[in-house]
Amino acid sequence: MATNRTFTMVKPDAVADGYSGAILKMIEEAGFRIVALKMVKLTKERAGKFYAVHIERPFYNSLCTYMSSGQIIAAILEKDNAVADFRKLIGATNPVDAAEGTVRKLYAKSMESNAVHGSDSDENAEIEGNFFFSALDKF
Ligand code: 3AN
Repeated sequence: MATNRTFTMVKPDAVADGYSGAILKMIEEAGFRIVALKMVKLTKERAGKFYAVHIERPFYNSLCTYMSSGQIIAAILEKDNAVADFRKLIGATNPVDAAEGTVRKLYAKSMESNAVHGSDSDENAEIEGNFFFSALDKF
């Protein structure tokens, strides 16, 4: 089951700019089923825990400030080959490098404000989904 799931967030810039519906539509039209979904506003501390893997990076503090600056939409998605297919759908981290037609090419503003998150492995998809959702939320 876990190998067919990934985790995403529509980030604060995209939610604030009114792109949530368009992004979720792209996700569904690409064949992902939304298994769990919620809108939340992270505290800076919670954002820091989510991105703890980046704690040593120079952009960590700024990233945590940004990710707690407004509401986000967190979701668990299901599809065959979910992690890889979703990363293809969202495009490169830096929107300048993102392929035409990808979510980040269409909606990201910068390397930091890059519209969406997508898990980078099955293991992290499971960890990140559990960060936001309890077992009872997932069905
Ligand atoms: P991705 O989200 O494409 O997997 P990661 O995991 O390397 O990228 O980075 C996590 C988040 O940190 C990115 N989504 C982006 O918001 C931010 N980020 C990554 N690299 C930079 C950078 N060089 N400068 C500013 N923010 C960055």
